[in-house]
Amino acid sequence: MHTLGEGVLNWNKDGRVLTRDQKQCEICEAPKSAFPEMTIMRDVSIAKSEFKAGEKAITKLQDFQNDEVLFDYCRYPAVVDTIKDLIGVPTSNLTAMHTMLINKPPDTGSLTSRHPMHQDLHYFPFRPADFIACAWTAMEVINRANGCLVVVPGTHKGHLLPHGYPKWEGGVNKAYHGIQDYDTSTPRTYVEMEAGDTVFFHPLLIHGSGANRTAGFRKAISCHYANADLCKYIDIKGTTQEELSYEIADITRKKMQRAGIDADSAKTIELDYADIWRARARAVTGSRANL
Ligand SMILES: O=C(O)CCC(=O)C(=O)O
Repeated sequence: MHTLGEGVLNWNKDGRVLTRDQKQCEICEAPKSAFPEMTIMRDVSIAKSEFKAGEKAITKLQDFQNDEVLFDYCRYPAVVDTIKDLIGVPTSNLTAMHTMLINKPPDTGSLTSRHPMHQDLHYFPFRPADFIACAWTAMEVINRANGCLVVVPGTHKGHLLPHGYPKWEGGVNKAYHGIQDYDTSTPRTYVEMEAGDTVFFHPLLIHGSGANRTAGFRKAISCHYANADLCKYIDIKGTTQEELSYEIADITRKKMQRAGIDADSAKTIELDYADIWRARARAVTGSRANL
């Protein structure tokens, strides 16, 4: 675990310092069209309630790579140096492949704020897994009460397991896949963190997070990095990832509509899964090399 300095939680834009709260309001209240390439995800049970929009309903902002303020997190030197230690060398080309600001609003009682146990590699069409790593930073105190990360140590040495939607009575958020037939009695470690603490983990590590049983939000920011000199896109057709790739393609078509492409044309566009990831990747150090 690494603790970042205070500065990373302030958003420095055009020479002025935006407080974290101002930045959050800007995103939550802006019309979708202001951020066409970001995916703004809403909690499935809250979206049906009185809080249809805004911070109370949003669970995730994905793909913030083109937002210079948020992307500063991915470039933060203490994070980048640690990632280079884990998956590269000082001269490696590092690419940010997946960026997320995760907001866990108070649970409605349906337990939809949980994140099922999964392996991040399930989502990625690039390999080798040993040259991909996630940095996940707590933006406030994160504990068992507000839904901290839970991990199963040692599982990064295993294989990618088949995933699907868990059969949860209260519903499951879009694209929150979990390991199929997961044995919930498997011992887990609760990762309680202070604001600014950062965990780094392997894409095969089995992890998830609990429900937010408090009245406050639980925010974290994360970036998945790949060593762009050593990682390459793979064809996921015929693998356990193929079905998910169609679901992600549908989410991408919705984004295209937000960017101005009409629904009928978006439906007919063939999307290659690797291309979807090429579009969200951004170099952090050096060039994109293979990615
Ligand atoms: O922040 C969390 O609760 C877990 C997020 C996560 O594991 C993911 O989005 O893959």
